Amino acid sequence: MIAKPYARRGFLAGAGLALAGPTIAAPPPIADGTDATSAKPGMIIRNTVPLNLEAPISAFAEPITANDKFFVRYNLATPPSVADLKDWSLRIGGDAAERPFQFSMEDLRKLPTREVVALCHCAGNARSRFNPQADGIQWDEGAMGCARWRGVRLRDVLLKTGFKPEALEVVLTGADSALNPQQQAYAKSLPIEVAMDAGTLLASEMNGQVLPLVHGYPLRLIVPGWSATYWMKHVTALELRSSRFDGFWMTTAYRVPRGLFPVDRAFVSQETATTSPVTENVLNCVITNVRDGDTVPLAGLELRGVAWGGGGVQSVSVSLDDGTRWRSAILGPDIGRYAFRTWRYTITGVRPGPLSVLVRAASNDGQTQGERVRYNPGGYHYNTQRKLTLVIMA
Ligand SMILES: Nc1nc2c(c(=O)[nH]1)N[C@H]1C(S)=C(S)[C@@H](COP(=O)(O)O)O[C@H]1N2
Ligand SMILES: [Mo]
Repeated sequence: MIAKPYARRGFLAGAGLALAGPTIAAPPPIADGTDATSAKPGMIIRNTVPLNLEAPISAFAEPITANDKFFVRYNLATPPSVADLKDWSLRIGGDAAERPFQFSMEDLRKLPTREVVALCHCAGNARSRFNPQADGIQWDEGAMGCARWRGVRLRDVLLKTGFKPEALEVVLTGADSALNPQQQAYAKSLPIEVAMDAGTLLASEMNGQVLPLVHGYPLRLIVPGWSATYWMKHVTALELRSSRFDGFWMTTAYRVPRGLFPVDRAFVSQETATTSPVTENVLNCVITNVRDGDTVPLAGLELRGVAWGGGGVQSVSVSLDDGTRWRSAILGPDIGRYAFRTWRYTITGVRPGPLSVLVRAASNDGQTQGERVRYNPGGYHYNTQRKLTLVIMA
C-alpha cells in the first residue's frame, strides 16, 4: 500500500482561510523541543527518533504525574517545533460538516473551559512483559501519566461548525510529519458520539501550565477513559465524515483480536470480522514503591501503587499466598473516574526470606484482573495481575 499522507487530501489542501492567529502563549521551557531528553532528567530513553521517553515508576507515587516526569510518545520522526506552530489554527471540514470553519486560539478562548483529571495511557504500556515478544517499543510500566487537563469541549467546537445527521466519525490530524514520505501522517478517528461526549476536551493546559510542546502544544485531544493513541497532539484539523476513516493508524495499527478485550461501548464503524480497534483503557494496576527482587526490611513494610481503568476502580487486593487468600488494600482519594487511584497495603505476619506478592484490581463494572496474559501481536492492553518476589530481611 502506498500511503498518501492524510493531511494532503481533501478539504485540508484547499483550506486557504489564512486567518492571522493571535499570539499563542509560549509553552514552558521543558517543552521547547530542542532538548527534550535533557529537559526531563530521570526519564528512561526508549528511542530518540521518534522521541519516546518512559517515566520511572517512582513518578506514580502521587496520583497526579508531574509534567517533567510525564512520558513522551511520538509515532513519527519529526514532531513540530514551536516555530512550526506559530501560525497554528484548527481547521474543520469534511463531507459531514455543515460549514467548514477555521478556529484561531482566540476563537477557542471564547468557548467555556472545562477541567478533567484523566490518565493518558499508551495502549502499548508494559508491552515488554509479553512473551513471546510483541512488536513495538518495549515499554516497561511507565508509558502513562495522569494529569489535570484544561480546555474546551470538542463538542462545543463541533456544534459551532454544525454537522449533518449522517456524521459517523471525526478524524483528527496532528502537525507532526514523517521522515519517510511513504508513512502516513498521524491521524485518528473517533465515533461521533465519543467526539460529542461532554468529557472529550481539546486541552491547552496541563497541570496548570501551558501545554508543553512534547505533550501537544498548543492543543491536544483528551478522551477520558480511552487509550492515549486517540489523544492527538498538536491537533490542526478535524474532519467530519459520513464514512469510516481507513487511515493506517486506524485500520492497521492499534488493533486487537476481536473479543479478546470486551469494551463497554464498541467503536462499531471500525470493527472488522476479526479485529477491533484499541479503545477503552483496561482495568489495571502497578506497584510503585518496590520492584521485583528487592530486598526490604520487615519492619513497616508497605506496598504502594496506583490502579485505573474499567470504568473506575472499586478495590485493590493483595495475596501473599499465591492467590488463595486476598486482602483489601486501602484506597486513596477518588479524584475522578478516569484518573489514577492510589492504594497501599501494610504487610504483616510474614517471616524473613523470599515473599511472593500478587496484586489485582477490581472495577466498578464488575471485572477483576486475571492471571492469564491476553497475548496479542501488537502487544496492547497488558493487564495481568501484578506479581513480584521480595526478599524480606529480619
Ligand atoms: N500528533 C501526535 N499525537 C499523538 C501521537 C503522535 O505520534 N503524534 N501519539 C499518540 C500516542 S500513541 C500516545 S501514547 C500519546 C502520548 O502522549 P504524550 O507524549 O503526551 O505522553 O500521544 C498520542 N498522540
Ligand atoms: Mo501510544
